Amino acid sequence: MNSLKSLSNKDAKLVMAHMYVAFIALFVGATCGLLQTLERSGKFTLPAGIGYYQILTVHGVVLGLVLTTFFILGFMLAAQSKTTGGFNKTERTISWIGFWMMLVGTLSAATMILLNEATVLFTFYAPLQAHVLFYIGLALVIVGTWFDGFVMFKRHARFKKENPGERTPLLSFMAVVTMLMWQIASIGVAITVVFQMIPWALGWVETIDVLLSRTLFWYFGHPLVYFWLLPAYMMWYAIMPKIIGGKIFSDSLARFTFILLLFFSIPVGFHHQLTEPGIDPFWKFLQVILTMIVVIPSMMTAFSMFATFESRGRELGAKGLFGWLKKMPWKDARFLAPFIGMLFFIPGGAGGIINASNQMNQVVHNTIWVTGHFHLTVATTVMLTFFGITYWLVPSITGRKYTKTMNKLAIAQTIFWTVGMTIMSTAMHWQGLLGGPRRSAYSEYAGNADTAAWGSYQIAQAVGGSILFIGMIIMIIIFINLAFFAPKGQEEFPIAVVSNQAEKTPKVFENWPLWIGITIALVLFAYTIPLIDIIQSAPPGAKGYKLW
Ligand code: HAS
Repeated sequence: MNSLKSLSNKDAKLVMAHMYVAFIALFVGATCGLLQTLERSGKFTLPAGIGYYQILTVHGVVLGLVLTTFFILGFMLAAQSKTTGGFNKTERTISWIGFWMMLVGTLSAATMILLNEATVLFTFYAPLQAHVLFYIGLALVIVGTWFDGFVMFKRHARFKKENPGERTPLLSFMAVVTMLMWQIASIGVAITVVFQMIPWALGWVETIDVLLSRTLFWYFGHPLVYFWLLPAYMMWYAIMPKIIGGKIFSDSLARFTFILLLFFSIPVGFHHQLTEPGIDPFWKFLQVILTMIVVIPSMMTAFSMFATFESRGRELGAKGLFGWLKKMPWKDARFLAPFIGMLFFIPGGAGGIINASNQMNQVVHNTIWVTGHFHLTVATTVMLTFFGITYWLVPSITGRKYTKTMNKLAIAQTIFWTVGMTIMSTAMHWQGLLGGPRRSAYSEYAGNADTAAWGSYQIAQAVGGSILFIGMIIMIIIFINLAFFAPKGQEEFPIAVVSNQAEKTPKVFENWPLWIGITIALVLFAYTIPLIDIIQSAPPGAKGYKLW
């Protein structure tokens, strides 16, 4: 152990390897994002025959799948190493194998996209057909993540064995729930990629069952968004209180929230397929109800955050309903960035509830409203929280200092991100309500009058996208500084303790067979009959198309 670092050298190296990939992905993906908004404004054409849909695929895959996955795994490994006492040699080796599989898979998929052999967007919907190496790359990434998940389960179990009767660390518990949800959900996408897409791309079978593959994708696709959100919740529940000088409001409430998210994140994929034919409306209705239930743990999180802020504010002498706002450390970017992320989750979450409401979904589905929704949720709530994590995590494990200059830069980065995203995402929501499509390059639809109203919104998106690009460059500068150039020193890995007013955490939270059993029962309940139906009543399969 290096005395300046908060993790052992070997664990720190493992975590940083994940972080390097994540921040390279941020640079590549966000640069494509800028190009997209410029092209969609109608005032700029991509040079050298580069296709809009090609860079849209790079943007979605690299940010939505690569940046998030590497950052999340790196962060959760760090949190677990810190709170459980570090990994042993076997655990580290398994994690490194997973890391290399994910990296090789990423490079394989990225190469195919750059060669214009896989312009199928991040949802890679059939019947658009990519090169087989794209699908093999994705399969490697998924299997690689399972290795890391296994390491987290193993380390958690080892902690329990080494510390009988002791409450397991909250962050380790949360990492286990997140990975359990991920392993159960990613089986769906693994099945469609390995058993449907790879044989089809190799020409072993001529056609693919499109509805089945989309259903398997969305069985995974919705929990995917919670795979992004849960690590942000880990920060909000267990780290944010320490940053503001307070305590965790309730350990039990935090664990219960995560268990509810495990139950209800998966059996809800049909809310992405509400307009899709071939699925019995009863099962769509049922999954919409389950979607409304998955909102509850997020409302519990909002309650818990208010309680945390207010308790700390009152300790510092705050009065009135919102007096606590004045007592928060606004000049500390480790607080400011995630806090703004929370604030954006209020409209982001409300937008999600609109999307999930069957009738309103008919209005917004496949419009750029949905793009606005996920730029509020994943690109703001989650990303600003991840940036906030970076400010302390990277220096604390590289043995460097988070200097005042970097903090000032981080505040500027938060402001750029907030302003850019407000402009871009508001314009996306409005244009969506006017019928502006998503997943579409600039088009005037042969001069159709409806499109005239879209112009100013598309320009606004380009303005927002340009401001965000500056924010991304600032973030990369901060990351490079914290990883390589900041002065040597010791930086805190902030982990909060539980308030002494909180109730004792019941032992039942560690009853994993019970939680896994309920999760699987809910999945079987929501999916068995519709899946049988989809397979039995399958229309003729589709051959592959390359429309780019
Ligand atoms: Fe979503 C589409 C429904 C949450 C991401 N979503 C997407 C897509 C993405 C995405 C990427 O039902 C597009 C996929 C594609 O390419 O097609 N979404 C929901 C619902 C929620 C939700 C019900 N989504 C998220 C999160 C995401 C995300 C989180 C990423 C991280 N979404 C949908 C639906 C679609 C969809 C449909 C399909 C649309 C279509 O037709 O294609 C819920 O989980 C939201 C619950 C959240 C809340 C907010 C709680 C607020 C909190 C903050 C508290 C603030 C504090 C600060 C404490 C109810 C916790 C206060 C301070 C003060 C000063 C006030």
